[in-house]
Amino acid sequence: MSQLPLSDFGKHRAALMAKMPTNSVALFPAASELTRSNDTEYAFCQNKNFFYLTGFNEPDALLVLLKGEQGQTESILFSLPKDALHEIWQGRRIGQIKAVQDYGVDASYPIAEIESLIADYLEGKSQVYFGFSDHGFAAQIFSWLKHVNRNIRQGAKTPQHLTDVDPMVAELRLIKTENELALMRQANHISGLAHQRAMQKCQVGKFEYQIEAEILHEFARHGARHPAYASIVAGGDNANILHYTANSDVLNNNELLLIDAGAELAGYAADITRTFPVNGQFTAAQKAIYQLVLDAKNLAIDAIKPGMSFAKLNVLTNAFLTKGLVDLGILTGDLTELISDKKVKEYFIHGLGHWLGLDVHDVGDYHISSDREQLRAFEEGMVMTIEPGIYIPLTDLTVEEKWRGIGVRIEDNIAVTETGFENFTVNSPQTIADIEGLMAENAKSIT
Ligand SMILES: [Mn+2]
Repeated sequence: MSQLPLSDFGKHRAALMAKMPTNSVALFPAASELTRSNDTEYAFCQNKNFFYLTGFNEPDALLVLLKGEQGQTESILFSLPKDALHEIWQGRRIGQIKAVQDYGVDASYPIAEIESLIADYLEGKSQVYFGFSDHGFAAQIFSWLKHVNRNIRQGAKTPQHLTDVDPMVAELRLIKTENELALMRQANHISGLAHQRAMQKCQVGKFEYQIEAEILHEFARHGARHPAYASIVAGGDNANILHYTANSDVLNNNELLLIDAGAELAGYAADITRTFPVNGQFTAAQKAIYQLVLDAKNLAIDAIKPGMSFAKLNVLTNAFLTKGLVDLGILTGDLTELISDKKVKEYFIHGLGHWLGLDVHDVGDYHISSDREQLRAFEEGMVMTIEPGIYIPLTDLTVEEKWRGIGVRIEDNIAVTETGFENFTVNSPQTIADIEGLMAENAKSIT
């Protein structure tokens, strides 16, 4: 599957409208083109809530969902009109006829007509839903409500309840359908091929950006033209900068290379990290840290099933990593105390994982408690990353020299199934033997 059937987006709309109370309206703006500089734009990225409810990938559009007094529903898409001259310069537009035919909305109008129709949609409704996180759109809603207010002496009734729609859509997005899971499995497959290619093309003396190019090449040639986020290609101590995206340094002998890169396929993200030796052979110190992180990752993943939570997985992984670091002499002291003091967080400095979907850090409540534990119980259809890491910067003089400059993260993407889990990240080598085996030919090849 390379994209969701358009009928699926209609199902998403129906699910949302089923949650809306009678006599309400919900409004979802599309994204606009963003200027990169002067007259060039960034690659267009659709607003993900709008995309989830439409599958419509053009800028400057608006989705209106109406639920009437009797519970009858209507979906209306406002979008850019067909325009021969514009389309010659900027590309094809879907237009209003195809919006109804192909995208399954009940009606479609040119975007400019929203100004004359919006008052009819708002007037007399008891509740208006829109995303509070988009301040520009919130201002637009208030301006439209003012239009309705103007007619109040003619008997117009202004909506009294404004509700943030983001959490409602987030809850729907959090549970993936079979088709969404299939698409995410495919995004992972493509990303896994890219990580394989990175390992195969890696050589001492190459630059980080050259490996990044190999990854983007592999994504694009399988139909995923864009990464889901800026790829991190971090050699040696750069791995200890969590969001290192400069990707500008040379790759040195006896150093590790950490790559955090995932493709976006038809809107859906993969988010995979692999760490491997630049020259194809782990040193003894690298091996020790790598195996510890790998075992921690597998321990966490094997425990995933409905009812499990990030909070419980954290207890497992933190204890395991703490013991591992004590065994290696990196942490010293009483194991029980080290665990209760969460000393491992000096080296495992980020969270264990996050929801994954249309966004790489996907929406969905984590039920975070006052002590910042993520208590939400996993359910079938949720997709998450599991990504333990150990980071020992060159500047850490509290540990033996052999550990310094080692940064390891390993990240897989996991779906919760009815009885357990499915690991989508199956084709990116991860055992020491598999990585060294795949890379054994690299030094000999000249590219
Ligand atoms: Mn991640």
